[in-house]
Amino acid sequence: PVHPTAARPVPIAVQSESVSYSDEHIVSKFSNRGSEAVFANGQYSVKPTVKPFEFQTTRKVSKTGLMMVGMGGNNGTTLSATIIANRHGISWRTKSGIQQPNYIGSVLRASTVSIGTDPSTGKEVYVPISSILPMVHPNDLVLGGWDISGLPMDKAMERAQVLDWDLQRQVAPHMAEIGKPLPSIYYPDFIAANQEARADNVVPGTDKQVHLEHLRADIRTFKEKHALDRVIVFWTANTERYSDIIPGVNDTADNLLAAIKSSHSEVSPSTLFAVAAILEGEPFVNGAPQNTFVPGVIQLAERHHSFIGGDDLKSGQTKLKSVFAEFLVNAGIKPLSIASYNHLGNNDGHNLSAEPQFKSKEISKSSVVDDMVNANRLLYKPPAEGATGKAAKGEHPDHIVVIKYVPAVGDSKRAIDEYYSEILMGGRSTINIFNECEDSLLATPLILDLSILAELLTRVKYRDVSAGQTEFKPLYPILSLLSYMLKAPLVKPGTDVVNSLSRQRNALEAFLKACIGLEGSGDLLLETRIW
Ligand code: NAI
Ligand code: DG6
Repeated sequence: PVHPTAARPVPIAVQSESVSYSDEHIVSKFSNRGSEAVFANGQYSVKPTVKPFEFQTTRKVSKTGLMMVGMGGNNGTTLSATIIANRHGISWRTKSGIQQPNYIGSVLRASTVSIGTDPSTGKEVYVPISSILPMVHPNDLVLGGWDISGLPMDKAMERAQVLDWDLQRQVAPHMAEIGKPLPSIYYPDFIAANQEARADNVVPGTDKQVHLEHLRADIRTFKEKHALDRVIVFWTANTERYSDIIPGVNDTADNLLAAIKSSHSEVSPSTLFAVAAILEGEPFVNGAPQNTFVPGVIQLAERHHSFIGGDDLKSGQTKLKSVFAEFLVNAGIKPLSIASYNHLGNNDGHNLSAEPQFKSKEISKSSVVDDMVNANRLLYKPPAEGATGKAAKGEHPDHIVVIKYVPAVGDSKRAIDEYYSEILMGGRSTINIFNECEDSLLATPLILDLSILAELLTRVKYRDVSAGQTEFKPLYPILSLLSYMLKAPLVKPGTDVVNSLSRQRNALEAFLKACIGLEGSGDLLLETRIW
């Protein structure tokens, strides 16, 4: 078999009445099965439900550009060099031997799903997830973007100190061809003061309306120059402080647009980028934790049917937490406290050493166990009726997050987690986890997955058959299907956030399969349990 990360995916043809193929589209019928559970008269009354839907996926993959905000940083340069190395088949010498380029860590390029059993062997057949529907190959992404630091990409890669020198040496000429990032928007108040020395490549002036038009023109020019169908705008720039949510300023789409016109001080650079992308009809993904998506941005995205996703890449410690905390709670074990420490020495760590920027990261890293705790009121007492403030959450494990800047360790982040839990008959269990690796090598594949999925989801439309809809329409603008890669997933207002990694993956897999008329992961395996 060909290694899935190297192969162009093998197409899948589903033979079923519930799916039809034309040159342009794949159209599938899908029964959304659930149940309604109502508590009345001392019991739950549960009624199974089935709602028919249809999905229509455009088969032609868009020629896609990825415009990274902060492209000269560790993530941006590592991603660019990784794509270049894969595209040109550049291998390099390490102290352990020759290393081939790959996309390990990308769910789409390096993980598989079962599409059924082979009747001749009874064994499950696994394919790369990227085989399910036509998707952009990362090698084909056209790269561009902005940075407040004007260092050309080859030099910026060197500054990042992430990749082996023999690789850097070989990709440097290609990186130099990408050149210098576009000048960006710099409002010093939003990132740490220690970043000021980097800011030598900024769009002049303080007029935010002019800045917005500038960014929109950058997106349009990039799209035209490379004859692209789609541009994903991706925030992988420094973590900003939270913006204050101020009624009349950023609480509605109109107020936000007016606040940009009047250059209001609470409009952050990331919000400005999001607004630019939305107005250009291009997806915007926030890979950092700040509240870029103030209510006005969400309303604007709804108004323009433009896609957004965020927040904050779930790359290491938090990803493990979204597995481990769920494992404990679902095993009927009660975490009493989770203490998470990390230290790192890259520029991200430097920026996060300032309190307001740390706060943004603390919030996104802390919310990840909420849904698991809420789902088990056997272990955790529910909130008292009418409880407000902290008490409104009900009983919860103590959860602390500490981040320290230790320059010596560079991009190689160390994360230490202690899970202290109650077990049977008042016993206690302490589990410690130590995790060390290059942060940007975990983040890069997530940026690729998010961008590729965002492009795909612009091509999927749906029709609610029971509601009598005859036209296919685009998905809701907040792409919560991206949650797997995100620490604090943004979801449709009024709906629940799912943090559990396995549930997030199941949702993604089920959705992709629904688009080709297949059922989601069938772990029931009934045939293995009956005579
Ligand atoms: P970095 O500090 O190396 O790169 C950020 C880049 O953004 C810098 O080159 C900086 O000059 C630039 N920048 C700052 N403000 C800008 C603006 N307004 N416009 C354009 N460029 C601007 O950081 P790194 O390691 O690449 O991380 C990027 C972001 O991703 C950070 O916010 C980080 O918290 C977040 N993140 C990183 C993860 C990782 O594992 N590396 C995981 C989760 C999130
Ligand atoms: C230190 O916490 C720096 C951060 O940018 C993280 O490395 C990054 O957010 C990844 O977080 P996690 O919790 O998924 O490892």
